[in-house]
Amino acid sequence: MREVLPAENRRLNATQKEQFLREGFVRLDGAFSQKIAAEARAILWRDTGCSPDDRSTWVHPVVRLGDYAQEPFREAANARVLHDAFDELVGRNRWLPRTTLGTFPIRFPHPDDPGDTGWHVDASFPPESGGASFFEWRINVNSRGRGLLMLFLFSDVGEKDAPTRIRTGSHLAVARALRGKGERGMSAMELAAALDEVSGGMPEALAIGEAGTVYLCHPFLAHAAQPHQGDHPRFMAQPPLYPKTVFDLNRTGSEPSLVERAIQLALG
Ligand SMILES: O=C(O)CCC(=O)C(=O)O
Repeated sequence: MREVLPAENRRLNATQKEQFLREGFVRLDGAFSQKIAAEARAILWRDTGCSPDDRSTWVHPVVRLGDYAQEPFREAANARVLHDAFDELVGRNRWLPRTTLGTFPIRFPHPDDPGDTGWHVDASFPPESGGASFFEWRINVNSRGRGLLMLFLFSDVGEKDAPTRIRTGSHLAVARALRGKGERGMSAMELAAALDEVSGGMPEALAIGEAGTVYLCHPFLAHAAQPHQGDHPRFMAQPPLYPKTVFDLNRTGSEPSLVERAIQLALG
């Protein structure tokens, strides 16, 4: 059974650190308050152009919004328990605080396929040619440009409410796939095409939980959206945590962060 970290317990314990290393993520319940989540939802609902009380206005399976910097978003991003966990996972003084939460793919109960449910790893740096689409952005074995993938739940998310699917342990397989690809690494598209071969069949977990739950994931974790089969729209942000420094896979002793240690573990 996966252990859940209560917000008042500021530090990840040994079991949770081991989970992050082996499974690629840790779940923090109550990382931010339900009040903050409700305030953020009110802002987001307004911008969806839909009404929470009128299902006839829910005309799309997914509506993407972003990048919000209002107080509830900033407060959620900077909860103390998260900052403490960032220190453990990415390293003290090695990450940049967020002022926004990136894009919100808001998922509605809807008969149409949303068309964006493929397995992927979020890319982290642009190609040398620059100005490319997200699919041409790249990922390398040092995770240049990305410290974590984070999933912030702003509504209660049950199994039918389009929880993000996570391939448990896929970060290790992805690290191995990136080995030998050098500084250029792979594009998001190339990696997505290889994902079934390297991580297909791995056990799946679902990013469920109450509003206020945050999943902190290794940047190499394979994940996928899914259609909404429940009753209440799902509000979730999925921002990266940006590193302040470059990850160093040659660190030894107590120096490597958990993100670095997971990559070292994968590469042996
Ligand atoms: O909506 C989700 O559950 C995940 C979306 C996602 O991974 C993405 O848009 O990159």
